[in-house]
Amino acid sequence: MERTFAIIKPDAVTRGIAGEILKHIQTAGFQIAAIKSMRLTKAQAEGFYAVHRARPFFGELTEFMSSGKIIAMVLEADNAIARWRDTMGATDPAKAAKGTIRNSFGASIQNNCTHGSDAPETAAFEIGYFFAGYELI
Ligand code: FUP
Repeated sequence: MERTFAIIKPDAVTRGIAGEILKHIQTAGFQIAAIKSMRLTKAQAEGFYAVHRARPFFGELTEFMSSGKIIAMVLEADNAIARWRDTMGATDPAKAAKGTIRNSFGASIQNNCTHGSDAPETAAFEIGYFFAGYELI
C-alpha cells in the first residue's frame, strides 16, 4: 500500500461537486485514510506550493488556493501516487484523458479541481504539511 496526498480545490468545493469527486475516488479503488476541510491563508498556500515560488503563475495560484474551502485527503492504494495522477488526468483539463476528473469537471489549468502529489518525496512533504501523525493512524 502506498499513500498520496490529494486536494479537492476551491473551484470544485464552491461549485458543489466535491461529492462527485469523492465518488470518483472511491470507485477508482482508493481508501480515504484521512480527510478534512479548511480554508488556507495565502501564506499557507504559498508554503504548500513553495516549489513553484519562481513561476509566473505563483501569485494567482496561491490567491486561488486560498479563495475558498478545500478538502485535503490522504489516499491509500497500491501505486497510489501514479494511480491518483491517472485518475485526475493531465494538469490542463483540455488535454486530460476522457473520463478523468480534470477532463470531466476542470475549467482551466488553474481551476482544475484537484491536486495530487507527483513523487514519494512530495507526497511525504504534502501529507506532513496538512496532517499530524495522530490523524494518520
Ligand atoms: P500538477 O502536478 O498536475 O498539479 O501540475 P503542476 O505541478 O505543473 O502545477 C501545479 C498547479 O499550478 C496546477 F495544478 C495548476 C497551476 N498552474 C497554473 O495555474 N498555470 C500553469 O501554467 C501551470 C500550472
